Amino acid sequence: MDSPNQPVRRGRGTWAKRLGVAGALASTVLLAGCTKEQWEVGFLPVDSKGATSHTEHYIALWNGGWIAALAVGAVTWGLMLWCLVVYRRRKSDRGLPVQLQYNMPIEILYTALPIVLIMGFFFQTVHSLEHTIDDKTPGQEQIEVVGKQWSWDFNYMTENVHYAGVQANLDGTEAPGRNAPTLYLPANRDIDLQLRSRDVIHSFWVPAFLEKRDMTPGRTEHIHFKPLKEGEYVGKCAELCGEFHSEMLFNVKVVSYDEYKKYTAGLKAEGNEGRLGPEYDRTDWYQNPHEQKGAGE
Ligand SMILES: [Cu+2]
Repeated sequence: MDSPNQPVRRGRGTWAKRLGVAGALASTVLLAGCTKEQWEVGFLPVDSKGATSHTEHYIALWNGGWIAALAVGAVTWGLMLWCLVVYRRRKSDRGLPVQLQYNMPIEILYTALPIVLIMGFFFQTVHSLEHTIDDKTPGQEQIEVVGKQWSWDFNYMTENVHYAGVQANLDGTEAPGRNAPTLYLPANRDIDLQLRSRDVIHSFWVPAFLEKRDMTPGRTEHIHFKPLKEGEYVGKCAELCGEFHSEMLFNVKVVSYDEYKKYTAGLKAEGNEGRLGPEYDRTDWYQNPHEQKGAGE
C-alpha cells in the first residue's frame, strides 16, 4: 500500500543483502558449534582419528566422497542460479525463448564428467578396501571374540588365556557400560581378530574403529588391523540378536604391549587358561552344510 507518508520501497538489492547477512550469521552460529576435530574426521566419532591402521583410510574415503559431491553440487547450483538470473524472462520478451538442444560441448561435458567421477570413486574405494577389509597382515596376536546372547567371550589365543564376559545390566545410570566386559588390545601390534558366534547372528562394532563385522554362527570372520592409539573405547553388538541385545555392550582398552602382557598374565594367574571354544556353542545347527569338514574355520 503506497502512500505519500511511507518511505520509498526498498530496492531488491537491499533485501538480497539482508538475506545474505542473515544467512551468513546463521551459518556462522551453526558452524561455530563444530570443532576443528569434528571437521577433520567428517563428523565421524572424533576418537577415530589415528585409532587404528584402518581409520585414516575410511576417513579419507568418507571426506573425499563428500568433497567431490559438494564440488559437483556447488557447480550445479551455480549453473542453475546463473541460468535463472541471466536467462530470466524480461518484460520485453515475447513468445518462446530460442530453443537449444544437441549442444555438443554440453553433451560431452555431461558424459565425460560423470565418468571421471565414477572412476575416481571406484579407484578410491578399491584403494581403501585394500588397506582395510582386504588387509591380510598376519597377526602377531590372535584374539578370538565370541558373541553369545548377550555378552562376549574373549580368547587371547597367542597368550592362551580367556575372559568370559557377563551381560551388562542397564539400570538407567549415566555409564551403562561401566561393568561390561573389556577387550584388551596391545597398541602397535598386528592383530588378527577372529569373530565367531555361539548362537545367533551378532555384530562386532567399535564405533571409533569405523569398522563393523557380522558374527555368523558356523563362520569365522577376521579383522586384521593394528590399534595405534592407546585409550578406552566403547563397543556393542550391532545386530538385533534377541531380548537383551541392548545390553550386549563391551569396552575396549588399547594399552601398551607390556600392560597387555601383564593383563593376560593376570588372567592366567586367576586360572583362566586355555580357550573357551566351540564346546560352549549353544548349538551346531547353524554349521554351514556346504562347508567341508576340516576345511575353513
Ligand atoms: Cu548380539
